Amino acid sequence: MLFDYTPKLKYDIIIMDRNKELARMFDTLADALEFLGENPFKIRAYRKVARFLESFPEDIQKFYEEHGIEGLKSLPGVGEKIALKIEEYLKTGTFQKYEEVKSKVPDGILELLQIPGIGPKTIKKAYDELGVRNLEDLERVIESGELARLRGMGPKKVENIKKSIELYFKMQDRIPLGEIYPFVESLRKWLAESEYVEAIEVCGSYRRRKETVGDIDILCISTHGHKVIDKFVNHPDVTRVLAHGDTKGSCIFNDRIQVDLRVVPRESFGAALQYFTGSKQHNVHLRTIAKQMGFKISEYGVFKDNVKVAGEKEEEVYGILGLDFIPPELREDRGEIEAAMEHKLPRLIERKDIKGDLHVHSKYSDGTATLEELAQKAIEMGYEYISVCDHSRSVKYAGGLTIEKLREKNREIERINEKYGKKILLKGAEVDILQDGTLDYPDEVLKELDFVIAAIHIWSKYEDVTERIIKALRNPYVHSIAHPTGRLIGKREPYNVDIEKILHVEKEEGKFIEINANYERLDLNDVWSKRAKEIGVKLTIGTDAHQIGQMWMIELGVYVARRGWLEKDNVLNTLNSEEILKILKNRR
Ligand code: DGT
Ligand code: CA
Ligand code: CA
Repeated sequence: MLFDYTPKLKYDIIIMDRNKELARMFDTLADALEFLGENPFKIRAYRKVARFLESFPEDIQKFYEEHGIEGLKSLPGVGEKIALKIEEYLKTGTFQKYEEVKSKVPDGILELLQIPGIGPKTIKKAYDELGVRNLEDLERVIESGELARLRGMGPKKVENIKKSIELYFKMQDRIPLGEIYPFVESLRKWLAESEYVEAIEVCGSYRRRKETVGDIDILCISTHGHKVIDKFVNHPDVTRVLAHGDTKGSCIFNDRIQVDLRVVPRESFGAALQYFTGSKQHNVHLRTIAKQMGFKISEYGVFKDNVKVAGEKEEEVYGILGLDFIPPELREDRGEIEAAMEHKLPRLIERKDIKGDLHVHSKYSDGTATLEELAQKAIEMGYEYISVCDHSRSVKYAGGLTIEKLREKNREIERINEKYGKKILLKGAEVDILQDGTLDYPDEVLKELDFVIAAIHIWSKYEDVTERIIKALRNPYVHSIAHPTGRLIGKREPYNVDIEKILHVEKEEGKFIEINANYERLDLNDVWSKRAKEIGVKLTIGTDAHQIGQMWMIELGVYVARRGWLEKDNVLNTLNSEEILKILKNRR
């Protein structure tokens, strides 16, 4: 799923949701048909249109209004019949074929079909041979060993199914931060427009920039609580109101996420902000320390002998205990309280420290932007450079470049750089690490590039890719490793890889490692980023953007870095153009 983030556009999350909902319906339809054992061509066609809708950057409704049914038919993978289904959905909210097929499959099976990592064939087998009709049944036949005894199953396959179920439970109510971020920012601005709101802050896991959020907690100062809560519960995206009081409102937005809004008086805003930002473990630890010092902290303020000594400003809550202010991203009880006492907190990297994006795709491979557009975007974002890393030749499904094509692209980059009078575009490549650990381009080609980021895109389930990556790191022309664990948040577990070992080789070879800032990846994550810093390995942050509208996600990469205690110096692309080019050259 991809989307454009334009702060001026207020309700981009709905746009995204409509495309997404329709994609989900086509997927469900395909799953159900596969379960029913129907025509594989149709199934493939439905899946194809689902994939297309997920990445379609325009609102399908608007597109239809402008271009009609003929426009729909001109979209890739959309023929007459599918176009009619889309039209029906846009007019009625559903389509007959979907309802019809869905009604033939038990609800419990439909839920099973939605779990990433468990395929319709497995479910059908379990249904036919063991009478499995829902998740509970499936868990039962896993436990009893019956599933593993079915032909073609085996313990390894069942182990994977078990893992998929665990991941499904873990993720069920959590949303990736980057998916909800544009919506929350627009909601915050919309609330702040109220004349009754004096100050507003989103707290909870969102403020800590955790990679997934459960619900959204908003706090504001107002002397007219009910007016603010009235506005809140009447937001056009509210699909259910759970609470509607004078100081607290709670709503479900878009059937997807719960948002709680609390109104507090100015004098306790800081204490409430501290309390509702969490994390819970951080707060518990902080309260224990406060108690030892004779203070009592609550969401209303800090008290000594029942006298309020702080509460309006969040800094005071920490300050009165002799602690430095702890940035929200660090509040996970991972040593930040001790560091704040000893005045040894890191000076966290900031968004403005980033001088360029090191991982962006262009039209040359599977991206949508031309090189000229990327250069323009670099200027617009205040970047000194963008490293254009298209896929390498063996990744055919992603439009990997042949050597000739890569050289042609390099020549275009040179022309553009000449025009701009500086190296605004770096000659990059996201080069595949092949099965045997060699790279997808020969050294004499890699040598011509400014920045080489090596990546694993193809692996088998039980393979350990550690040695493959280590071998790539030993290649003198490789600078960094892209999305080092391969996980997709809530969708796919990491491949088998020993990151600790890789980080030590990185250190030895003087190489870098990526924080991939794509909202589904955030890979390395915060914990591994912190470990990289401890070992002494610098990181590169790149968005892996395939469209210009995704380049804002660099922010998400910076949040991972901040949660990983990183300072400016720990991240390579805080260096200016001249410095970074020198280092990239010298590391060979
Ligand atoms: P989430 O929503 O699951 O992503 O995570 P949070 O951290 O936003 O948690 P949430 O929404 O349950 O609560 C918001 C904040 O309120 C939390 O970060 C800290 C505070 N809080 C909630 N429950 C407790 C509690 O039992 N004790 C303490 N000390 N603080 C709590
Ligand atoms: Ca929350
Ligand atoms: Ca909450």
